[in-house]
Amino acid sequence: MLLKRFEAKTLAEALEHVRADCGADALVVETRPTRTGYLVVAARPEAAPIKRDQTGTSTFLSKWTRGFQPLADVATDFGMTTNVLRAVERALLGTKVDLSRPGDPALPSLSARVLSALVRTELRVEDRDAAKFRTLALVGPTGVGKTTTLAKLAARARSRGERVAIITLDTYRIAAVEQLRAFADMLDVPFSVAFTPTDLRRQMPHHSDCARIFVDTTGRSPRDHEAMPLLEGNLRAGGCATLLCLAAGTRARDCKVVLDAYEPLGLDAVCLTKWDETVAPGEALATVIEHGLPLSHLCLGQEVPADIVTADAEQIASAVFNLEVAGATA
Ligand SMILES: Nc1nc2c(ncn2[C@@H]2O[C@H](COP(=O)(O)OP(=O)(O)O)[C@@H](O)[C@H]2O)c(=O)[nH]1
Ligand SMILES: [Mg+2]
Repeated sequence: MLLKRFEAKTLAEALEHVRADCGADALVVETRPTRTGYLVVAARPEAAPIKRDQTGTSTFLSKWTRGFQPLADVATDFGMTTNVLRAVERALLGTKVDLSRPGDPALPSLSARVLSALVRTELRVEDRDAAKFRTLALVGPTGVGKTTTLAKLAARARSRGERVAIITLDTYRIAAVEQLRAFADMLDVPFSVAFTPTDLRRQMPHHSDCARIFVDTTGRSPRDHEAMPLLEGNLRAGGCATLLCLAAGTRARDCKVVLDAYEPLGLDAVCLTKWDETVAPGEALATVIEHGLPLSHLCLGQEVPADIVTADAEQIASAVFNLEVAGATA
């Protein structure tokens, strides 16, 4: 079989190169994240041995191999996209697992392992020694849970004994300022409002003794093209790392619009919020995977600070295939 390697920044891009070079029916035999993006190993369909069943029909004509079909059904019900599932199935073709019929006992856990390798995580967001995340801005569309997530992260930092400060750039609604001020008072941490990038820059030295500075931002529609450069200017002035909050129930097409709009800010991690409010978080999850962005947290409810967990690729992948995992929190 003539194998070709395709490397790109995101899985979606790599699969696009595969399709352009080997056609829509390309056989993807391996998919894995690399230091700079994703590597996909693929073959042209004519180079692959075409298996035929008793009726003489190519097994590649059906959407999934018979072995993978039950798992694909479960994952599709979870919202996982065909693109990502296809990559998982093709990667399994390179293993000893039997995909020709359902029932191979190794298949569910191996599928989860392959998928977990595609889920990038960023666990330094709460690492005290990660200077990059000392000043963290939460960005995202309106009402996705930015302020609530900020409060959860600030409370967790406080409970680890870190000195914390909160600054808000969200002066769009007075209620938003008051909401965050109430959280800051509850946590007994300094709180201030910045109206301009200069304001924000000026306030930073006041918090030089803080291990963490959380910056709240105004929610903007991803279609509000004028707002993005303003936000970018603010984040740059504050030297902020950027955490995108995205509601887990958002449909794949809408997620793509959000990620495309916010990616120019240089997203450092994504937090999938409102995981508890959807039965199909897979569409949002798959879009994040396809964009090659790392996940930092999942938010599982409104309660501060309880309803947040750090992203665990294995647990997430097991949830997609509805497998039990010991000690699962996601
Ligand atoms: N069910 C659920 N509700 C959430 C979650 N995160 C935030 N919320 C709620 O969503 C609403 C909007 O949250 P807020 O933090 O103000 O969103 P923002 O506009 O992005 O800052 C509030 O009622 C929150 O309590 C979550 O993970 N699950
Ligand atoms: Mg808010």
